[in-house]
Amino acid sequence: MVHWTAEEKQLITGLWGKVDVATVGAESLGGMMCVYPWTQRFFPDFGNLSSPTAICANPKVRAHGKKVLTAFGDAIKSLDNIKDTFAKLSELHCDKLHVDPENFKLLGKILLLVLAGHHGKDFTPACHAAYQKLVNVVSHALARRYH
Ligand code: HNI
Repeated sequence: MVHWTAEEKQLITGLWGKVDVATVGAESLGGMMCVYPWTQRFFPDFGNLSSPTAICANPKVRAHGKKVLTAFGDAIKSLDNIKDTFAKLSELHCDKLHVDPENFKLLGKILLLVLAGHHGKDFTPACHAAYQKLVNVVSHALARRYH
């Protein structure tokens, strides 16, 4: 099981209190689709994804990005229980959507960049490391059905 130090927990929850979930969620999901365009194929019903401008303005991307980041917030609410929190979502992504787990890592990378962009000085190296650990744990929990 993953162990979180008191400092890691503090760094994660402290920054999370300042995160604008809708904005960071939209930019992270949209960013993933721009930087790794092959990830767009999982979203055939999302309409216009033809350019970065279209992706950023797309209301479905924005709404779905918020949903994804809200799920990250759920993970943060119970850091010691991430596996259980993501059990159902793992079934959905693995069994139904067939998302290659490599993509969870790609989204995690973009999320870290977006957080760094919005939170500058607050996103210290220690905070970055704690969030890197969090995205690894979330990716692993989401991919659990494949293991
Ligand atoms: Ni993901 C649906 C959370 C990564 C493709 N995803 C969801 C939902 C949540 C969610 C929450 C909504 C479930 C529901 O409606 O019951 N997704 C997460 C989280 C990550 C993640 C926390 C973190 C790494 N998802 C990804 C990635 C892809 C992805 C990397 C593809 C590249 N997700 C999907 C698709 C759906 C989805 C596709 C269904 C979308 C739809 O049509 O509603």
